[in-house]
Amino acid sequence: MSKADEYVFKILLIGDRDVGKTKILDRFSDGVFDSMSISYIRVKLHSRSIELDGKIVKLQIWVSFDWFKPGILEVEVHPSVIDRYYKGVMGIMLIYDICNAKSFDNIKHHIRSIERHIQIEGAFRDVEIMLLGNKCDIEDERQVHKDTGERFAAEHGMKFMEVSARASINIEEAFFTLARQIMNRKEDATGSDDCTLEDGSDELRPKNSCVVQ
Ligand SMILES: Nc1nc2c(ncn2[C@@H]2O[C@H](COP(=O)(O)OP(=O)(O)OP(=O)(O)O)[C@@H](O)[C@H]2O)c(=O)[nH]1
Ligand SMILES: [Mg+2]
Repeated sequence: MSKADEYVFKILLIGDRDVGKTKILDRFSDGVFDSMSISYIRVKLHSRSIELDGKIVKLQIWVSFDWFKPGILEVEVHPSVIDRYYKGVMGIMLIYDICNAKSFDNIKHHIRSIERHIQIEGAFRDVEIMLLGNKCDIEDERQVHKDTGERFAAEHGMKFMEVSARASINIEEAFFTLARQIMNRKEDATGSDDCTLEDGSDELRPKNSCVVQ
């Protein structure tokens, strides 16, 4: 399969500090869970290609530091970094920790931040968003019921899953579900395999070459 036959879907992982964004990314991209946590890196990016209905889809996954927290990091991050982070986004994993109720409460703030940062008119509706409750391997410390997450997701028209990066539960399923949603939306929108370029221009690339960077 040539490069032109490959789709690229840009996906962001967003959530409070310590919810497990980096571990989810590591688990999905490398199949590893390393209990050492390094959170000083501002933006981490990994790609993994998957096959969806016989098509090769490269998931380009970006994870950031929690720069949205008022008064903490927002001021330190240059706006161009945030713009670059959001540019061409097609899917977002909103992540909370099932053992940390605050991280679930903050999901609504993250949604507002996303709405604010996705500038293109109407683009928010064009981004597929999925809600993930991570760390479901530690049931004893659970603070957020599964039903609560499910209900919130349904109210916001999002898919929902509980996952564990540590125990490798539902990580593959979550990314495949989001990728499928993006693919369905893209095909519904164009009625073909064309897609809009990352720079927002109306020009369409040839069939199957949905390149976002
Ligand atoms: N039990 C359990 N612990 C997890 C899981 N995922 C992550 N952790 C732990 O949670 C802590 C935070 O994980 P990270 O992946 O660094 O969290 P993050 O969201 O990237 O945090 P920041 O980069 O600071 O925003 C680490 O101590 C991980 O080992 C999980 O599925 N289960
Ligand atoms: Mg991290």
